[in-house]
Amino acid sequence: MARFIDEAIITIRSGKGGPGAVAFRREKYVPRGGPAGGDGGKGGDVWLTADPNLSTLLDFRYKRAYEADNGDTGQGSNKAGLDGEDVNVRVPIGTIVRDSETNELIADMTDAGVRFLLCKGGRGGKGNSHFATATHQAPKFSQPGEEGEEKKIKLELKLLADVGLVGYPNAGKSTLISKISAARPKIADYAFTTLTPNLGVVRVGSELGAPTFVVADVPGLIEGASLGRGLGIKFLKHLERTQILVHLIDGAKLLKEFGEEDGQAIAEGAIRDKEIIDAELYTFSPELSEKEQIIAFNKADLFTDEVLEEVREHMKKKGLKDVMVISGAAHIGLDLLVDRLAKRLFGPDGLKTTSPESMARSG
Ligand SMILES: Nc1nc2c(ncn2[C@@H]2O[C@H](COP(=O)(O)OP(=O)(O)OP(=O)(O)O)[C@@H](O)[C@H]2O)c(=O)[nH]1
Ligand SMILES: [Mg+2]
Repeated sequence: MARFIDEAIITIRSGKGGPGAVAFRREKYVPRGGPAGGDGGKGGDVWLTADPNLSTLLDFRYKRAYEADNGDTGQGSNKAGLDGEDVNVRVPIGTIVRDSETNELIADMTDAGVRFLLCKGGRGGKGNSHFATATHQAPKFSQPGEEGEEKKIKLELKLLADVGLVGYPNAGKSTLISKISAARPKIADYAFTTLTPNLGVVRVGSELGAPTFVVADVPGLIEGASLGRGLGIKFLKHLERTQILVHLIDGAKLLKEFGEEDGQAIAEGAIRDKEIIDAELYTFSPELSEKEQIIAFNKADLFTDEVLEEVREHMKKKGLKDVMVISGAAHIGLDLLVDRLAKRLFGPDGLKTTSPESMARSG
């Protein structure tokens, strides 16, 4: 996979308009023809396009300046100069564009294929024929072309996903996304396997035209991530635009700590782990920590039904209702989880229609 880069600063410049021409008609037997200087061509524009086939801003590490061509000078015989060619800069969907100095928002490229005019090319200058008047029939001047614009912009990719997966490293986030979508991220039994976000499109049901939603799998969080431990918390920006989070609790970690039988202790550990992750989310952004969460106790395949019931009961007593018990690897409770997410995203009756955004994104 291409290296995932989510920030870049680039310079863009539109073309200058070509100057208008100073020229006169030259005809046989007409000693002094009228003015015939054509207009200068327009400078090329710089456009930005959201391209669903791109997933990183990596290209902008290599090429940081984008310039459109200038317009050509006008010609004789009232012939206009050629317009400068436009430049089209392609960015991944979810790219936010800001002025690099003022930080002012310029564009948010959320829709596939949509073009945004970043820098308009300069207008071509008028040729001298425009300036002839009754008293001044042979003007020897024309208009210069208009300057192009130059901007220094900051590109920031913030992925567009409906659902975000959060949890400790090894909690099973990548395994889960690989079971409910076509995403195939690396999975391994060591912490911080996932280094950059993965997106997966989840199809709800199997019929043709079934609704889909997008899930984002990100690196794991640990206590102190907001202080730079582990992989830090910067990647959490890719969850900011989600509607709901699935908070995965690592059952295997708790089993190691408390054994496989003491449901109450396991539940206490689960609550503690959840709060540690929530605190990191809060430090990143209170708004993110207030997003609705589905809590999923993962790796249920390692426990008996009785212990799982005890875990759920105890968590409920502590105020954590609706904890789901799942196993990504053993495919337990996944249909229910997808169903619950779909109901939350599309509404109870909305399952028959696909949201246009997720359609666009599922390609
Ligand atoms: N027993 C069991 N093991 C699981 C389950 N889900 C994942 N695992 C294992 O847990 C380990 C970590 O899985 P990953 O999916 O890579 O975990 P992750 O949360 O993506 O980890 P990071 O990318 O490091 O944050 C792997 O060895 C998986 O095989 C499960 O439901 N049951
Ligand atoms: Mg992972």
